[in-house]
Amino acid sequence: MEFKEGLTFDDVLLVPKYSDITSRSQTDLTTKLSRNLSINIPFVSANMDTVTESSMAGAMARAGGIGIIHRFLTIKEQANEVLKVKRSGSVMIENPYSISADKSIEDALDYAEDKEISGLLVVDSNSKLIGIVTERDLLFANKENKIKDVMTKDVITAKLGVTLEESKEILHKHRIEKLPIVDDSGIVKGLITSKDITNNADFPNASKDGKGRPLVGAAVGVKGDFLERSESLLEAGADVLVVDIAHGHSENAISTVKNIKKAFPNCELIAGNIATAQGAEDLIKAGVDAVKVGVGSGSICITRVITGSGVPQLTAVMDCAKIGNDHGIPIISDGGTRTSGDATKALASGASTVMVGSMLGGTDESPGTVLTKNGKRFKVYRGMASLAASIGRKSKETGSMSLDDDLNDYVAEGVEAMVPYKGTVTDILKQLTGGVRSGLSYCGAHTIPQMQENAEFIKMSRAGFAESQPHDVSLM
Ligand code: RVP
Repeated sequence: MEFKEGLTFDDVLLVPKYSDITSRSQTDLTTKLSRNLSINIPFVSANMDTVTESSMAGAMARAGGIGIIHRFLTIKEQANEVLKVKRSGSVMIENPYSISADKSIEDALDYAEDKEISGLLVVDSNSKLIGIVTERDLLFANKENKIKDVMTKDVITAKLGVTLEESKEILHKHRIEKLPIVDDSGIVKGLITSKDITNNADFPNASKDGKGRPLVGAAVGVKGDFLERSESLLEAGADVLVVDIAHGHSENAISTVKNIKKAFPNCELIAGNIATAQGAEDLIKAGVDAVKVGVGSGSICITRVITGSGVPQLTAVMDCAKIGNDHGIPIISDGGTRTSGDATKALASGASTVMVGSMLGGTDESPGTVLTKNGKRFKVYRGMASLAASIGRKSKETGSMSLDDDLNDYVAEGVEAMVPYKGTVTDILKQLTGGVRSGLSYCGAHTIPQMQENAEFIKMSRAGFAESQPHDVSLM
């Protein structure tokens, strides 16, 4: 039997090349996420229940990347998370949420909380605008009162076709935050909010769809409801679906890909995870638009410990990227990225994007609360194949929190962990993208494809690795 050598990020360095770059701004991080979808920075937030729901996905898209909403939610909840992203950040929200004047204030509060919005348009049975209620109208009001008792009736509106500049002027002149857009009969056609206008100005690099809405993806499994789930997610506006299975080089994954592509031929579809050239080839033949690579590489993953299987991440990406290149299908390096240096190595070895979990867990935008332990702040970050995540998923499926006996039979391939609280995703991504831009420069490249062409890896010894870390100093 022959042994193949498997290398990962800490085994290699990129050899510095001549560079004509004088400023990081001369580098371009635009890259392909999948066959027909490009993003502006090469980062994707992992479809994990402690990483990506709408808040993370919105922040990722604003920064130029994309987030994949995890699938341990009911179909309705997951589609709602997609909708929330789609409704944030576009200049005009189409089909804004509305309520009828006869509903109670309690109904409005529940609705606004469910949709995570701060106000509702009030319409009659023909969708004609008759008022608006905002947080201020609802706060401290008697919950049994009707909407018509508290709504503002004289609503400032604009006509369809109003420009961004005109909207800003109207919002400013009337000191309002929401501007409903109506047609000649007063029927609601959209909503422009000051928050969305500000977001647009603050995030010029945002990844957007053809309608100017943030890009977002969502994960589906390989069993049970995956076709129904795919349909709801696509209807909600998901730009890309991810078939998510630990062992993606399997009949289960391949038939799921074929079934989704058959039912929704225009759906942009990623599948994974795999770790070999043959795995990539088989998924590509099944019809995927990108392949997600990484078996056992994740920080919370114990697949290699429990099953003995996996491929060190750099070798896995290199092997799969050769096949991806032959077919024009992008590769996503998933798992094991701890630094911008790791991300640069993953991209240089052939990945078009990098999916990250632990680096984004522990931020304001990741689901979960901040915990304090020994005076330090943390957030939970756990594997999707951990016992805790599995209990969470089961409770969604059965609608109860009871722990079935068969959980004792569950063989976890992930661990529950904590990561330090890190502040906002925007700050993390600034460091990550800044590091990758410098990495491009060290490779004498202006773009990611150029870096892939120029890249020369050198294998290092343990001494070389030690020399690469801060050494012989006391860190402050
Ligand atoms: P990391 O960025 O190193 O934290 O890795 C994140 C990746 O780990 C995910 O995108 C996924 O591929 C993998 N993962 C998630 N859960 C588990 C598990 O329970 N084994 N693994």
